[in-house]
Amino acid sequence: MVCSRRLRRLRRMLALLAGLTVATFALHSTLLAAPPPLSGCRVESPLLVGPRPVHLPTSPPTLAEIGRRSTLVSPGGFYRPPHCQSRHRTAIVIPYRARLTHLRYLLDHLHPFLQRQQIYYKIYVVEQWGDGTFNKGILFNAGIVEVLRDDDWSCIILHDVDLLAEDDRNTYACDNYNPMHLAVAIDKFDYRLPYREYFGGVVAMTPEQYRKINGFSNQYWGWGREDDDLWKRVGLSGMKVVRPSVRFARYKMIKHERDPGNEENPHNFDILKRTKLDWRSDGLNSLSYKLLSKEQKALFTHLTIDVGEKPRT
Ligand code: UD2
Ligand code: MN
Repeated sequence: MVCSRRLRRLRRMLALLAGLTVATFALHSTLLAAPPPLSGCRVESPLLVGPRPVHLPTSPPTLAEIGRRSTLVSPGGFYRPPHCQSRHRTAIVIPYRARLTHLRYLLDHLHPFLQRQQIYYKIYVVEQWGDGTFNKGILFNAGIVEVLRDDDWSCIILHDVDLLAEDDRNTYACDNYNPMHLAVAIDKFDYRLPYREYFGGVVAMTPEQYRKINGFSNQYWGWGREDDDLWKRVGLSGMKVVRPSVRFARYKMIKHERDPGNEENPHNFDILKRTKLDWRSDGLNSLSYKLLSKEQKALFTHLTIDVGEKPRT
């Protein structure tokens, strides 16, 4: 009798052990299972604050101070909304040389601005190496070739370092069909377009649109006209420039003088006359540059580019 009682107790213990093992396994696999996919972010972010005129402090915060405030930004200046699947994957590309003060103002302003828009984004600073004549077109072409190797961006924002958006309803995303001019109303021009074909400051293009216009011309050394050439390329490739409402697309430009190495180049007017003839062979498909370095800084990805020398004319 004692033996069958022991047998029954043993059976009960084995059944309990088997039950516990199954329960532990089930719990374990639930905990390890991938988190449920995030739902899509709302079309209009609930975090927007609308018009907010920019008043700059006499000197900008240091990069370290900005870093301390930007705890949600991952190395390389990357951010994705933590609670919803972003509708936009945007690369911000800034042509750059010797404008650190402006860059600090811009980063301090742009990271919170983009986070309120619930955008999946990364900020790239594309610096021209050396002190040769500045060439914004080659910088953008080279920078965008490198940026597109990084991630499948749905939108590229070509962004001057000294422009600060004054309304977060100006969404840093692209139009599916046409390049978009975002810097419509700048304080420097009394918040209206200086001329109809004006296409400077901040522009949004999909990678497909950028390839379709063969990028920027590589021929514009020094200041001026490369943005007018870009406007013409959009039309010549069968698209048109679209713009958000002038009510939202407002910017403050940080006042500055012409930079050494970026003096106005009168020859650029002659190049602009030839856009129709040259655009198909002058741009991404004739680009030559050297990527000297790519560094993941806390608040941005820093690309250093050798654009080569300005040809003797
Ligand atoms: C206008 C355009 C600008 C460009 C330029 C002609 C606006 C708002 N912007 O700006 O897009 O077409 O005319 O080339 O109309 N940069 C440096 N270091 C330099 C030189 C330039 O970082 O030494 C970068 C920087 O991002 C700057 C941008 O290039 O914002 C354009 O240069 P700019 O600010 O001197 O030109 P600006 O204000 O006349
Ligand atoms: Mn400027």
